[in-house]
Amino acid sequence: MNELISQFAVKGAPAQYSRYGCGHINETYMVTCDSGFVYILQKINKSIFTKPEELMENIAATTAFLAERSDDPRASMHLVLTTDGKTFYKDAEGEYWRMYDFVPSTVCMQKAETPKDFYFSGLAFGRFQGQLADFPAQTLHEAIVDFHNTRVRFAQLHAAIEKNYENRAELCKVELEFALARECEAGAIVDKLANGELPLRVTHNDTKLNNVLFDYDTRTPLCVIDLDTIMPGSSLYDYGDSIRFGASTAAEDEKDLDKVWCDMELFRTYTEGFLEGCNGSLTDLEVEMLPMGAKMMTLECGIRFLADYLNGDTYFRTHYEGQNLDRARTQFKLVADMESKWEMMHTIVKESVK
Ligand code: ADP
Ligand code: GN1
Ligand code: MG
Repeated sequence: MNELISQFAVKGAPAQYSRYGCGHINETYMVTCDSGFVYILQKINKSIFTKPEELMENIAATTAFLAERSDDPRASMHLVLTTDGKTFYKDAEGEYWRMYDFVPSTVCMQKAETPKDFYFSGLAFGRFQGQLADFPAQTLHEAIVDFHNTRVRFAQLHAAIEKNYENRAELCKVELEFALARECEAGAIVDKLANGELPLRVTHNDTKLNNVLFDYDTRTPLCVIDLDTIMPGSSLYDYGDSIRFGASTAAEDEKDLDKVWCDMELFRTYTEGFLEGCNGSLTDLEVEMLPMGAKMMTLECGIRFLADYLNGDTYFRTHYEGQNLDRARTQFKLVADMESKWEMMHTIVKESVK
């Protein structure tokens, strides 16, 4: 390990290292050097991110851009380069490693403890969006191709219906009917991106609360982390995915659907934070379509869970049989709930524009 750490331009000699945080994707270590400097070392998950070089180009370009826009070193992530000036180190086993400066005195929450925490995550992801508004998004690589292309996600659902692992389509007729009845809406965002009505933006694509570091003392947001899924896309993806996950009243795999709905107070608080963070950088159409972002990200995620169920659970890790179907059901319940609150969601968005 010390040899690995020494590949990076750290200050001092490595003195201590240990596994760190509770991320599910990368292998994360905290490294302390005898100089007192602390770093985060991560092994990139190659099975999910098949082109680590491209992903690191995305991260290097966006973090450098963000760093120029703030004087506070804790407000953005800083890559530590290798001793030969590269953004990653490839070891003898072909594993890819990268290093960041450790951001000190932070909290990383798995779940919002108060609505204010959710508001602040909206503020952080909004700022991320706002500060990168002038970044040439078309120069970024698609870390996962067609990640939020809802039309492609529907095509993958059709392929999964054909595959019909263990004849599971029999067990999810209602869910399939629900999803397919909404296929006509699949182009709501992607078509407007393609024809230029919606601007191409830098998107984070994993906008959960646990990807924001908060200041330990003030509990206000410092910076957005977990930058592997940065890609070109729509601001509606980042906003929508936060609402899908964070404004839901229940766990993603809750079996009792009576407990699942989209909480309008949480929807409001996140929207206020996000719009404040974006600081006027969104177009009128983007703002108007925020509810659509929430609905499409939720529908799409439901479709992905359902397709994975029909494929025999090959993508999302499951802990019991049928978990992906339970997950699809909660997402579709949220979609139905949003549809019934459609006017209210638009009113809240209008009221949140300052
Ligand atoms: P994963 O993709 O596995 O979720 P993350 O990049 O989110 O990986 O990192 C995992 C955890 O490590 C985070 O939840 C956070 O607690 C911590 N972490 C990551 N980067 C830093 C950093 N630069 N400074 C302090 N803590 C960090
Ligand atoms: C995956 O790894 P995690 O749990 O942050 C998925 C997201 C889904 C989410 C649903 C790279 O995110 O797109 O919304 O599960 N990430 C990838 O729980 O596919
Ligand atoms: Mg993470």
